[in-house]
Amino acid sequence: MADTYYVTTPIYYVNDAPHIGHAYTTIAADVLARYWRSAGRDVRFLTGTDEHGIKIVKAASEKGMTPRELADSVVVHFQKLWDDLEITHDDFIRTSEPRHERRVQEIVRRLVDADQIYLGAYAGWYDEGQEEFVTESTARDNDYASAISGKPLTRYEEPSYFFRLSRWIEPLIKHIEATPGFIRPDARRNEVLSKLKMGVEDLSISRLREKLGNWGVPMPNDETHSVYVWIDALANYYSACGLPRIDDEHDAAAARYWPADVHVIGKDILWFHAVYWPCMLMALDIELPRCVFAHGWWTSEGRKMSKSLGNFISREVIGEICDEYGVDVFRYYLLRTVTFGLDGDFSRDDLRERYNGELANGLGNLLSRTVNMIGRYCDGAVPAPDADVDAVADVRRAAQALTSGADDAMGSCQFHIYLAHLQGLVAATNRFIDATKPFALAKDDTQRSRLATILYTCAEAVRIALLYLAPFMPATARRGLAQLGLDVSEEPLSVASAWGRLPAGAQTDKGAALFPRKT
Ligand code: ME8
Repeated sequence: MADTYYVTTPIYYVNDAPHIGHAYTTIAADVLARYWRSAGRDVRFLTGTDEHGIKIVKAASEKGMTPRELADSVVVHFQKLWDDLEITHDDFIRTSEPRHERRVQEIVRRLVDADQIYLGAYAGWYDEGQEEFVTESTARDNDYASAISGKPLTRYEEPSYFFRLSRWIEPLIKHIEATPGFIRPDARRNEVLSKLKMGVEDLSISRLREKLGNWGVPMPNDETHSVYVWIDALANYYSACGLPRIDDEHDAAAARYWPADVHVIGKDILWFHAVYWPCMLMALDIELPRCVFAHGWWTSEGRKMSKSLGNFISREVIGEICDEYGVDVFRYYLLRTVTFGLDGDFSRDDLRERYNGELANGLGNLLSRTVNMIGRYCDGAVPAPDADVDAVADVRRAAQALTSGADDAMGSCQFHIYLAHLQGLVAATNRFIDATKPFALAKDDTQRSRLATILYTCAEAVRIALLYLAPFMPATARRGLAQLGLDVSEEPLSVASAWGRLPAGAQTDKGAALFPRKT
């Protein structure tokens, strides 16, 4: 049986429609899922929506809706955007679904039974936008406003159940120290470690249900409380695997995928994923996810995104960008421009430059030169390579760098390294054409075999580049391969991408430019 790979996105709040930040995380996870599927692994890719909590209750009441009505009306925007962006998730979980709610209750029940939960009282500050408790000193430092939204913090004083988080901090520190890839990138891991070493208190994990309009998952041991929205939300990664077993039709349906290989998230929610979640799992004696990867945040045209500044990249703006450039270019741009893990800025000028430079002049030009020459000099049929041409070694070396580095790059979510190798192959092949001058050789009949080798090399390099481009630009890769007379391969990538798999005689078919130049 193929080995499994389980990748997740955060489940997004349904208080508002999706934007570029949500698209970024989801596209990144999709690229991982597509890559590992093409490598032959048994992949599970989960996304979904986070529908409980005070944030949703308030947003619904402002719109004159019930939380469920609001969730139902917003979830379709996420689902539609994922369809438009060619996202290939295997499951979409909503936290208001019974399969999830019942498993959250079971998880909490087990924590209660294991004496991991006790009744206390919470008195302190809460950031409703983040659904996060804020310590007195942090609240004071920020003038009792949210560090993220700037909105005033709310004061709570009420009975609450607490999870014995502090018990698990030492084991967690040990785990993080012993498992270097557990929190990525490294800078974030170090941040988490130093904050943990400053000490962590037990975590309030329930709110009075009456304060939440009776929305949320009731605590199994006390129905006057709802489970804290973050405990409820984090459990989705496990509940979507049909775990824990609770005797329903979802039982353990996808259990073989646990533990997750990577939770892809934004840096804003790292603490929840790198501390609360693994501590809960340790308390339940469940295996921990292998990696939590926290990526950076996007600004837009040099400033924080904001609706009032007019630089907000909403789903509508994403739609316009995709209409202009194509969905694939948007997907590629997000992961190519910024080192995954760092912050980045979205700029239309930069998008156009990268499009014209890397895609139109790079890969697009290489494919069209190759197919044109094969059309003109070989009646459109890929020629068999039958002469030694020294410079071929440079192209093969660039192909080798891509194929041999790809698993490592994807295994550590280093999309920029993967794509740099891919562009390295394109650049090496364009240089190869300039150096070997097939258009000049074509005029000399004695050079036919040399010409054949050169054209075969170009076509083979483009084929390999397109195979590796497919997780980022699936439709483009399909169109490009069709111009080489090929289908997308069903074989595992490592087999399909071996040098020389391109059959001589493949009938090329000059199609429309992959990337028409933009002015
Ligand atoms: O936090 N740049 O949901 P959420 C990059 N429901 N990514 C961004 C971004 C930006 N400007 N803005 C948002 C929640 N994101 C919880 C998660 S998981 C168990 C529960 C992305 O709708 C980024 O991935 O606020 C961030 O982590 C996520 O959207 C937050 O989505």
